[in-house]
Amino acid sequence: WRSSATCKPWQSGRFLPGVWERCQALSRKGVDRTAGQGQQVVMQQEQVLEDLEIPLARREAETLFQEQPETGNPYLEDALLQSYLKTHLPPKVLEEVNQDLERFGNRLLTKIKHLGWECELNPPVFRQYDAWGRRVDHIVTCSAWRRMKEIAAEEGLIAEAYERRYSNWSRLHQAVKLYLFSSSSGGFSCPLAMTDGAAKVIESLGIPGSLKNAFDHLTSRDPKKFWTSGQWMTERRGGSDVANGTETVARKQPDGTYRLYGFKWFTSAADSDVALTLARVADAEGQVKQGFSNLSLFFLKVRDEEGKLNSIQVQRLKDKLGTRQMATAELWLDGAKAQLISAEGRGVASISNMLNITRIHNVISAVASMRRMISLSREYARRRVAFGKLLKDHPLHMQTIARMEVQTRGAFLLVMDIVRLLGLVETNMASEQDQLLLRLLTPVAKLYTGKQASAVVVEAMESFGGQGYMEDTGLPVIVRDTLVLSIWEGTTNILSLDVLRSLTKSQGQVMAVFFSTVQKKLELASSTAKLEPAVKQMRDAVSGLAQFMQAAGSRGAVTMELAARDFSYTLARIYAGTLLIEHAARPDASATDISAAQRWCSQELCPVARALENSSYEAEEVLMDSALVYEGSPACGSRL
Ligand code: UCC
Repeated sequence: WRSSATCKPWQSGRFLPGVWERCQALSRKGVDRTAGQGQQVVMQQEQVLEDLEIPLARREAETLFQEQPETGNPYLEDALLQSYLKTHLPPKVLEEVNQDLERFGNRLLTKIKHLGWECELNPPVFRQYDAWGRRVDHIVTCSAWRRMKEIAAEEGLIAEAYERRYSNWSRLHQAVKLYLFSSSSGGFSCPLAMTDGAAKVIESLGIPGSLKNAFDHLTSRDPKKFWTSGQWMTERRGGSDVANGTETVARKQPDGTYRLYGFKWFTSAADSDVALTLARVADAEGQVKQGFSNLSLFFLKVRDEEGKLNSIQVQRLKDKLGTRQMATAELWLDGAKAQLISAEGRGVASISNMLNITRIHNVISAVASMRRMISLSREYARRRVAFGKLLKDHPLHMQTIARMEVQTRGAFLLVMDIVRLLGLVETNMASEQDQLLLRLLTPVAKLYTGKQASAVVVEAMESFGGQGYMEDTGLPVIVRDTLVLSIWEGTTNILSLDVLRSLTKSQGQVMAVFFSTVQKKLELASSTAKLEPAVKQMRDAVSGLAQFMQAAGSRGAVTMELAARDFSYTLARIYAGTLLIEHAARPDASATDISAAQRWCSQELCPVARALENSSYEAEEVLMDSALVYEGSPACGSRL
């Protein structure tokens, strides 16, 4: 608060008579003021001093302004990213990728970041009618948002993954670009996630002739040709329970296409060119079976050649906490023309190809948010003086940022490993084990990094003190946009159940691969003396997990459901920790690599073992959970 410093009744050790009293009087008038009032008071106080001809050093007042943290090229400032690429990419690929990323990092810094901020300042607007009362349902986006679409094409942010010029490493190259892009993208990462997912679904169908044109558009590098896709899964009764809650009906037309009728409750990036969506096919009598998982997957264009909506009405835009740069809408499908692209009744299984990709994008964005906040926080700590020294010289402050850094490093290696596996699968170089591991790790990483990111960005915001809470610093935007990451694309619990689904579907094989992969990596690292304590902690955790698996196997389904979250957290902590150990066991590993691995392994690695020991997963706990939650609620008949 400036006034306390400006209003110094003593100057150069001399007490100035009369000034103290006048300053006090001004302060009493408004200590808790708005910024405008505060400024007025400060000006009045300065006037007092000038009146008294006191040579207040302007410089002294100015040092009270906070210096804005400036970050540079995000690629060049990301030491872990660079060392990861150096370790894993073949030399020729590394050389080209490195050049591309350095160039892209500069473009992000000098151009794209500013466009991202413009997107935040100019969110989409819904115009339902034109000036003459004609219904137009126009979602008006800003020029920066449209420019983002062009940039995404120019940079090959989708194309890179499908052209495969670096074979199995193309997916990793794309993921790294998306990671760097995410925090500057002004929310454009979202349509890109769904576009990637749609391309993936089409590719997994073998790019049938009827979808070839769409695939070419979705994976184009030509800004004039590039399309984005939506993913319309959520309905009013739907939410997570897609299978039971989808009401949209598909009626077959004589030409073999379908017309869709229904209400899509939450359609992100509603300005996209095309969408994948689910509906129930009506039989010859026009009847549909509700409440069963007999959904089918459809592809549709949002507008026709003339730009008219495809029998779709926009009900309204959603008023969201964050991701406000991006238009999320409620849509009525009133006979939208669509193409059936899955086998009838296999809609959920087919769209899960898309979901797994958008979930990986979610992980990328989570890690990117953490990285961005830490970059800003560490820069700020180099500039901000408090209690007589820079924040970076306060050990407790540094400890706080270092803890966030360790979390971010684990999450980063986790996402890199997932896209490495995805690259292998997409180029037919993956073993069956790789495929199983990818299936297991995708929901694990999505749920874990969503939670980590929320915690880290809030903690990082705090590291700016009150400034972190100020809108125009841009920090609250990052926080808001990060909070959605644990919600969309499946909440933490839904994803935990998906982890269990992967166990059931593979008859436990995913866990066999998980254990053998972790053990192999630990074995290789065990000769590094400095990593001994970390390896030991990890081995203990692995054996705790194995014991849990054995115990849970002999109990009812309720045990596994109650344990699902802790179990998923355990998998995430063990796997990310193992990757940190592996990274720290490289011959050219740094002291910080070793420390990150040690610190990660000092946290509770196997929460599921302790909870089992505490009988937290017994059936009677279900009743106690309800009793705890509803005590005092009208639901259990007691008065408040
Ligand atoms: O759309 C949204 C917002 C868009 C914004 C996107 C931006 C992303 C940005 C990221 C970065 C900025 S949010 C909507 C998100 N909605 C969801 O995520 C839905 C959440 N609910 C689920 O995931 C549920 O668990 C369901 C829908 C999958 C449950 O459906 P079912 O029908 O009850 O599931 P079943 O019967 O267990 O599975 C049906 C089939 C099975 O295969 P088969 O029939 O062969 O046994 C499953 O194994 O689907 C298969 N399956 C999967 N396969 C289900 N999930 C998966 C999976 N993840 N991977 C592979």
